[in-house]
Amino acid sequence: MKGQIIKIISNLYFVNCDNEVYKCHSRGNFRNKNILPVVGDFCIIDKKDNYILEILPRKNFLIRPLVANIDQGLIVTSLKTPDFSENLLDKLLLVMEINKIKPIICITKEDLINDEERKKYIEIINYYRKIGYAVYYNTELDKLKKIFKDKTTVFTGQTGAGKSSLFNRLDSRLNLDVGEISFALGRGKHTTRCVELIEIFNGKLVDTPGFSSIDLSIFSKEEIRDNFREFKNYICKYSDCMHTNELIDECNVKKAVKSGEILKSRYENYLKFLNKDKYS
Ligand SMILES: Nc1nc2c(ncn2[C@@H]2O[C@H](COP(=O)(O)OP(=O)(O)O)[C@@H](O)[C@H]2O)c(=O)[nH]1
Ligand SMILES: [Mg+2]
Ligand SMILES: [Zn+2]
Repeated sequence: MKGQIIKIISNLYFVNCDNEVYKCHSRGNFRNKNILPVVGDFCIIDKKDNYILEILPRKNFLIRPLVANIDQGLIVTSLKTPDFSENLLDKLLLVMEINKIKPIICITKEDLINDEERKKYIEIINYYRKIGYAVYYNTELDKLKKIFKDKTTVFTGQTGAGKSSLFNRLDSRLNLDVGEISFALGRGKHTTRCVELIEIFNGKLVDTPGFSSIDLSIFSKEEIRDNFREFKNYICKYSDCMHTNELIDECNVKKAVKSGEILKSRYENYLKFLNKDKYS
């Protein structure tokens, strides 16, 4: 019988099969094969003996939190306090694309900006929509409730962006600990929590924020290029064009940046990320 691991407590695996939870043990042969089951893994269980028989191939895998088979990532991003950051947004979009996680953007604190700022942000938001990303405002609760169905979702966003407030308003029964991953300094103490998949509007939510630190240096330049999705709409003279030092006449991406068809900040962030810009 097929199921998904939703929680692990020491060597006990909580496997959800058709909305029933089985507490299973795993057979030793996983360890021999170097497979360590993690939350999010789809598996075949023997529900008579409560054993995991097999871990099915993973679609993707995150280290922090340690979780597999994420379908989508909700990026909670505020326009004010903290200020909107195109850099962080583009970085999160890139990392999710590389990991085959569908990004969904949720804008918060639209009520805190003035008309001039609103004009600017509407243009930026429309650009992200144009290139194919779903963008919602945190006021659109009914629309947001629909995104979770049949999916495993991870969420992310800066401290203060409005993640806790959003989940509380989506479902006040969601007793979600959306505190940031924190490391208490001194005496080597640090807080580690067990990750868990929780029910949310007929889907699953990873209960811990993902992507707390992003290191782009593990990705190749080609991977970074190929995961700026709008670049794929342009064919350059050379098929291996990096859209960097090539002549503008030979690079349709650079032309599109110049004409304003590609958002300038997207291209600038692309150049930064290529240079293994880890922290900005
Ligand atoms: N004005 C305004 N404040 C918000 C909004 N969303 C969240 N906040 C406030 O922003 C602060 C941080 O929100 P919180 O949900 O704790 O952020 P988190 O750190 O991402 O979990 C709180 O004081 C919230 O009340 C919003 O859409 N508009
Ligand atoms: Mg919070
Ligand atoms: Zn090019």
